Amino acid sequence: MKATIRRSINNSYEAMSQDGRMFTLRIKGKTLPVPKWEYNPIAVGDEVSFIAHSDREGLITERLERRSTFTRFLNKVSLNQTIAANMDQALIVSSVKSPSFHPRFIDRAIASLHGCKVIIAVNKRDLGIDYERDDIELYKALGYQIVLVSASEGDVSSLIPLLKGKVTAFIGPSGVGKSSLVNLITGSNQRIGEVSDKYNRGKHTTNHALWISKDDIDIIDTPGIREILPPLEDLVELKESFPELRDVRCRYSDCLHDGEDGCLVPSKVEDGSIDEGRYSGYLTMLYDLKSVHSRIIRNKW
Ligand SMILES: Nc1nc2c(ncn2[C@@H]2O[C@H](COP(=O)(O)OP(=O)(O)OP(=O)(O)O)[C@@H](O)[C@H]2O)c(=O)[nH]1
Ligand SMILES: [Mg+2]
Ligand SMILES: [Zn+2]
Repeated sequence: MKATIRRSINNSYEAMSQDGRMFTLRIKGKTLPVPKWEYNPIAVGDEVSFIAHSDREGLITERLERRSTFTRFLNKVSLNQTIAANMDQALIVSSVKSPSFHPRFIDRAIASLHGCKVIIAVNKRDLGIDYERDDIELYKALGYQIVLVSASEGDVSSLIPLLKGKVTAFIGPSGVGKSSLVNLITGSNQRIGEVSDKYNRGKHTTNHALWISKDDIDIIDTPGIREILPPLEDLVELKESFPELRDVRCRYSDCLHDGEDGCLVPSKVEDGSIDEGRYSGYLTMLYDLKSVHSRIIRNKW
């Protein structure tokens, strides 16, 4: 039988079978035939084959091929952690003021997503949007869909139509209001945390990913993350996640836009046609990747 993972707790997985029944599954023989550089063999959203023991329990025999992933490289352990799989789209959630808007997080999240559409949500618009407006316009101009919402004011009308009929992973730093939005949209009752006064950051309230459905809306809520680096083995792939850097025809097609001869990017940054903040965020990510890329073994998404 086949099932989709909805939650993972220690080494057991809650999953819904194709015919709509919930099972608690474990991994047969403790290990699955998955690459050894993976931190977790199974993520929420994964589809698996399993053998049922009873009408509630079973053993996973295989993880099926993934259509999409949100995966980051964990530097400390040199392993790739997949946080959500097989979503149709990712909603990268940001907030304003508390915590403050963080476009460089958005760029890193985009680079860590594969095989799915990206939507950006700016939550807490009730706190007022001012200097963030330029970045919001920038992402729009780059072709991203971006919606402004407020969970606390129940203002999600621009978001709901985008979620219908889709599986959407909510991704973002701690405290931006992912679970607040999920509760509002689905009527679920997940724990909500406060934002610390001292650091203006969330307190990592959600501690594991969880699939929640209401009617034709399916959401994977994920824990807030701070560090995020895409597991790219080949550095030249990084610019694929930057539409304004991807298509620049420099002298060399494998130009990393990092001081090479004949690179056209610096002059475009100079004349303002490429955003300086995005470019310097790209370079920071490139250097972070350079320092670890010999330890990265990229998953096939
Ligand atoms: N002002 C304002 N506060 C909000 C809004 N949405 C959420 N909050 C508050 O932001 C805090 C964090 O909300 P959560 O929903 O727990 O955030 P989260 O993104 O799920 O955080 P983690 O689970 O830690 O990743 C709570 O105090 C919420 O009440 C909003 O639209 N406006
Ligand atoms: Mg949460
Ligand atoms: Zn270049």
